[in-house]
Amino acid sequence: MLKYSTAMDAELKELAVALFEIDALKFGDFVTKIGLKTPVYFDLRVIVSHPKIMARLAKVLWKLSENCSDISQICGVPYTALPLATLISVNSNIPMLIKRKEVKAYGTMKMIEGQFKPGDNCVIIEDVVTSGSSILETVQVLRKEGLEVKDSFVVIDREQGGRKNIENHGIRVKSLYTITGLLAYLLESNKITPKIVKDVTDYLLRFQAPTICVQDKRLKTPFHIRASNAKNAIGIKLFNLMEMKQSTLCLAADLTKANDILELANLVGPHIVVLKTHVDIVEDFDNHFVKRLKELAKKYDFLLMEDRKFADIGNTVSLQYQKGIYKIAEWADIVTVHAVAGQSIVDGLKNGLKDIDEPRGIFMLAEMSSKGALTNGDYAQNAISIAQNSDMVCGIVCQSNIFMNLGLIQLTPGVKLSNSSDDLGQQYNTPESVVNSGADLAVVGRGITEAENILATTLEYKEELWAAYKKRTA
Ligand code: S5P
Repeated sequence: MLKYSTAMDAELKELAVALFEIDALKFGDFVTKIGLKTPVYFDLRVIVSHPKIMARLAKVLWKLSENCSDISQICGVPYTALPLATLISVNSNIPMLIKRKEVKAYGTMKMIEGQFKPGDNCVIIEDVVTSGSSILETVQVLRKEGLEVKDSFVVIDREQGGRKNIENHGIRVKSLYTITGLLAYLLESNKITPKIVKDVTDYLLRFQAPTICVQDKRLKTPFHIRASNAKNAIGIKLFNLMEMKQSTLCLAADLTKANDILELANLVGPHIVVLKTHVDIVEDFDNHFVKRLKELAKKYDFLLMEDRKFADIGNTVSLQYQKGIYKIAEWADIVTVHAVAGQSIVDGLKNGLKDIDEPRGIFMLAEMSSKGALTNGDYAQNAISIAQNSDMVCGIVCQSNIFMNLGLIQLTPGVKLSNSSDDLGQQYNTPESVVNSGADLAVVGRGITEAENILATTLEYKEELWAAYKKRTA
């Protein structure tokens, strides 16, 4: 928080109390929309029902523009900050832009409404900063259109890493309140107790948003060191296996006959670290197939991943994991999971392991490889937060370098020796480019299974991927 004059300080304190009294700032036991517990909840959307407070907030927020030269556009991050940006625009007589929140559905749809020239300096207005991803998404669109973005004015900085993430992208963050400052104002005004201050402070220390940055320590750190940062036993094993076999290849054995998968595993087993299945496409699935697959996994030292992409409520996924024809929990070292259901999905899977003694791990999907996937922005960041909260998660499935945690493995599908796509939306990148985008483990399916010489092609992928990893960590 900036150093303020006494008058500004008094105004901020009064405004903090006003926001508290209209329930824009709440303290207690809350569960976030993704199922994480939090002792603090900010909902500045309610200000639209209190025009006087909204007008005061907009006025004081615009005071942050002092010393900022040549602001020629104002853009509020949708939606909560839009009314604030509108008021600021009207009061300051500086034009405003609206960034669309909807996913771009077709080529010609504009992402920004309003008139501007390339080079216009646009300031960002935001209500609350946690990871910074919403501001960064807005900035990305503005910069793509040629606008300059140097400053963002924020009502509350939750002090969870967002400021740094935004500053890493060359944007200054000026906030009216940090959480610490806000707590102090409310405590002085007898609105909250010292216990609330302590609970919130402890919570903030524990839950820092993942870094969103281009440069990343994770990419430079070798697997054997990262193994010591992993919380999950399968994660540790996988790091060590990659190093030992000098392979970061996960084979997607998307074949429909059990014998074809077993033959493939027998052929390439020594060169892969994970064999990934979709058992629901195997027409002659039976217990013998599982038994043979496990024998081959043991013989050639690779792990079995069932790419089930669980996505239901805890109770259902617990049953899907243990029961039915496939009894996945009994044989798959790793399963994949969508984050859409929130934290409870991880708890559900854990519950499905009551009768299993062997270690098990999860790869959480944060981004998908298919064209038009909806897994962007906050969704991906929330998936990472859930993943970081659990000792069952050994890695993240994503397309780019969007997390920093050294102990988690980035699994990237959509890999072929040349950039291409298929007819059903799959998009491919080369082994070197996925490794440079953070992939630790790369999924190759048809690039290998449809090759003329499967063994030679497997070796080609394995070697290209390993060379790119060595170059990245050199
Ligand atoms: O985003 C994703 C996530 C996964 S797990 N995109 C994907 O393609 N996958 C899986 O990776 C997909 O289900 C398939 O098994 C494999 C890619 O296969 P390929 O033949 O396109 O290389």
